[in-house]
Amino acid sequence: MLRPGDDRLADYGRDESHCGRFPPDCAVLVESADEAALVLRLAAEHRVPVTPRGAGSGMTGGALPVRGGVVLSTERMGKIVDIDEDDLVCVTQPGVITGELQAAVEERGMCYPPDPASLAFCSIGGNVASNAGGPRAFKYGVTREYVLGLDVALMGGERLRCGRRTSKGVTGYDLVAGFVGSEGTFGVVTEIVLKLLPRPPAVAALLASYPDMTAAGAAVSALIKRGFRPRTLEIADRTSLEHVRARAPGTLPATAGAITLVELDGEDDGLEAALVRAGQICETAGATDVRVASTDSERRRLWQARRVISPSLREAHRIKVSEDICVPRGRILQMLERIQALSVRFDLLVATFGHAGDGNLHVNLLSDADPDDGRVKERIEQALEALFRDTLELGGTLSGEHGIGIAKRRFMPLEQSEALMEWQRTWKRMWDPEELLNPGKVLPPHPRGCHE
Ligand code: 2HG
Ligand code: ZN
Repeated sequence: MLRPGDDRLADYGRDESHCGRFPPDCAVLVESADEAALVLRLAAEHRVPVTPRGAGSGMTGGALPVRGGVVLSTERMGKIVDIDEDDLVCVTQPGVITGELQAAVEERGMCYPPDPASLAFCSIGGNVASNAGGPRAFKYGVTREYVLGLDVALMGGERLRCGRRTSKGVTGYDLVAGFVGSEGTFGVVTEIVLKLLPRPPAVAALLASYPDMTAAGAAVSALIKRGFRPRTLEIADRTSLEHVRARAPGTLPATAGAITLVELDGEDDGLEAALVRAGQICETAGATDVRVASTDSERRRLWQARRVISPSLREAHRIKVSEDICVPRGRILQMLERIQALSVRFDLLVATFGHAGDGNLHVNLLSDADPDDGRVKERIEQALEALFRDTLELGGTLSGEHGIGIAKRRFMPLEQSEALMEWQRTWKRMWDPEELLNPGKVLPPHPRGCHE
């Protein structure tokens, strides 16, 4: 336990978001489900806020203890309990690093597909709390699709096991689906049963360069229309690529106006031919260069470069406000145009990249101004609201994968009706009547102020 006055507490008051620093009064690094339940029992008894935390890689402030109190960290619950080839199931504690879990199951000939870009340092418990996505969501879906069962410690100290170990199951209401993505506001996940898939025998990728995002976006739409089902269909614009150059020189063509990174998997037979066809579709849409990465090391280098886009933007700019809007697939081109127009209208440097196949775009508003400068803050706030309004107008949603946390909760009423949010508040009160578990997250206060 880190007690008041411990310097290390500062680390438990920040994450990967732009939301600021909120050092807790103390942090408890639990080592078992019983310890987690004990913390939640004592917190309820003494009416102290508790903020669950995985690896602190969240991008919306979901793990920040905004009301002080206790941070309950699951980082020490780092054991993979079981990997079962017969059942195609893995049972794990929440503190396991996602990339390590993937490597462990791949070694045994299986695959856990969800691959958030932060997989080298995010934890599976945090992925469950935020229903994390990633590039492979295009073919394989997001975390929720893989969570079969959960052990959860509830506010007050009760422990609950829900879900199953079988690949199908419709017994009772689906509480597992509710806990996944609840951003640590319903309970603390202490054990997870995950569905696995057989590892695909062959994987190959291609990187196509374009003069601009319009051509890259057109390639994404054309690939989808032609029935391609790559496991990833990523896009990145010129600003994103320029930032990668310093961190991973020579990997992504820094002079391109935009790229798409397309990765296919499946049987050996036919994969190469499919890759050639995908490359041709990209060329027809305007690609000026298509490179194939057929060896594992070539592919790894490409992905390393893709995954450093976000950290390189953060390192290079004093302000990086990252969004993860999602629009219907057919609206990607229109959304890209609107982002371009916003950048001009608000005079902000914008880097856009992400999971274009899913319509899920990371729009990063960047500035080197003083982060405390009120006028800059105001401009960013206005640009954000305009971005969300455009997204919603095109039939999209505020968050495709990072969640709401504290970063976006003030914008929730743009998308959801007061009645819908009130039902969600009712649901939250069922698990946490005193609003002590991860308070101040996801839902904005009731307009009449009766629940805050
Ligand atoms: C990614 O896909 C992450 O790289 C981070 O979701 C996105 O920094 C970002 O905007
Ligand atoms: Zn992402």
